[in-house]
Amino acid sequence: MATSSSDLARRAAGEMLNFIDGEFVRSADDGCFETFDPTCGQPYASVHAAGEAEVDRAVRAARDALDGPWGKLTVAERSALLFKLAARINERFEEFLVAECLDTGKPHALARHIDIPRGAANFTVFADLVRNVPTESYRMETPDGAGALNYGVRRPKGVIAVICPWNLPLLLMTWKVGPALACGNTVVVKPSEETPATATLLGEVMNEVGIPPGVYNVVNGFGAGSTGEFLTRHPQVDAITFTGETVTGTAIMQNAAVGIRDVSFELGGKNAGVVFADADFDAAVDGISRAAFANCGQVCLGTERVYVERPIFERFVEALKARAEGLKIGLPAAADTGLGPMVSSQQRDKVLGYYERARALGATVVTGGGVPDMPHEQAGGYWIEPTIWTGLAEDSPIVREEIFGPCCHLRPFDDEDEVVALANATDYGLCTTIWTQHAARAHRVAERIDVGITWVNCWFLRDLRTSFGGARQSGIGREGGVHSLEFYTELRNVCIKL
Ligand code: NAD
Ligand code: 6OD
Repeated sequence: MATSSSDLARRAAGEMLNFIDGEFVRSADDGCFETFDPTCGQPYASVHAAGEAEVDRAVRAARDALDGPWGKLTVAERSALLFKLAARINERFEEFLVAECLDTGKPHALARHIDIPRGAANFTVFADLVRNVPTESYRMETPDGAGALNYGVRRPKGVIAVICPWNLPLLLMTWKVGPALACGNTVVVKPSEETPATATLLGEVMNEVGIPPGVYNVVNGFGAGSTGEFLTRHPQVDAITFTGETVTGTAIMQNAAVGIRDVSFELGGKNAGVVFADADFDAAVDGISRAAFANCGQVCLGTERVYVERPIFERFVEALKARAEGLKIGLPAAADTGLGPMVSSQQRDKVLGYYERARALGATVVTGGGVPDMPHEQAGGYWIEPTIWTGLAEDSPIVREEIFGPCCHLRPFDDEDEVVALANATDYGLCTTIWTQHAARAHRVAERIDVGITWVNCWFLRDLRTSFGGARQSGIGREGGVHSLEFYTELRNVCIKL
């Protein structure tokens, strides 16, 4: 059942609806689930789940929009609408910020600096790019001497299912929706059940700027046996782009196999940071500290394994410890908050489980390892201490498995060969950070570590024109710049006999 009242008013009343064909839609059977404020553990909104019928309606709306007004726009018209959309996100910046931080518990300062600006930039960058894509063309010779001309034509792939995680909800969703729409596709988004707020708010903004109904749809709910599975199994979905756990990617890929649908996967990681003794010491401590603890460690690009060249190992451990202990744990809106809570009680309990295992395995707990004391009103929140370990074997689960919490293990190394072998001893291959002032060494080591993304003397510095994605079990395919255009379009060749 559709409703036309303001989404703002509904959100104030604690309800979040699906967004289908340009309308906010209640669950047909009023099947709702609660979403929680991670700072106190209390439910703050009731989310209307999309069952099979709503998912089907959303996919059909997306298909109709492809054949309707959206499909008839020129590239320039589409691009202009996406610029308007980005401008409107910026006008409503504070609303997006508050919604994102309420859902995730992340510090306002972080969302202000990264999540919300990227929510807008993900549209402008690709709206700009699609206006400037070169077309490949080959003149060929033929026996009659007249020749033939081949040229490529890019067409939208169709209806794209976008399945998102909870750690950077707006950033990661728009990272896929931006290029998908810029290329002329339509989308059905399934936000994480933990963080539906900014995807819902974006529906309102789509209507405000005149994106035609059906181009952007949001269906809320869970994964296996629920909304996510209904969506990825739907035969009218042409391609699936997914960010989340490797094990979820495996399940989605099985559904995608039916009908031979294309997939783009950004999955888990167990990323290594490599610090050489010649690094700018303070910059390395700062970078590793951010890579380990930012967003309460809930960043796929984070560093949970840190290898430090032996001459500076002890000093580095002490400096990182001081950084961890200096992080102010607190509420999102406080200006001095460096670390918010984790997103959910399940995630917090999972990470605390690793904290216990580390202790049982004989780790040296350099700092943290538990739950901080918080004021009474926040006692039910999902708080956790930033934690540093040393002394564990490389084959321990703490060093092998993705924890996705504010923690890291440090180990000394003696030479390049050793550290390359250590960094590569994982099934994952998302990213690495290398800290050195020796340019040739940076090149050498970067070429030998088997990952999709290498940062040297920086972390999470993003140029959206560059390729982004993981090697091995960290993903399939690359997005970013022209690589996104590859995934979100079908390239056809036209051969004209002259
Ligand atoms: P998750 O895989 O549990 O869930 C992600 C999304 O998939 C959610 O919307 C969920 O409802 C849905 N889902 C779950 N099972 C499904 C199924 N069978 N069919 C369809 N949809 C299903 O991941 P998460 O816990 O939300 O996010 C954390 C994980 O995401 C970590 O492993 C992290 O490394 C990874 N991640 C990777 C990147 C990257 O760029 N490589 C970025 C962010 C997060
Ligand atoms: O910056 C990006 O485009 C991106 N996909 C970041 C992923 C972060 C993982 O948590």
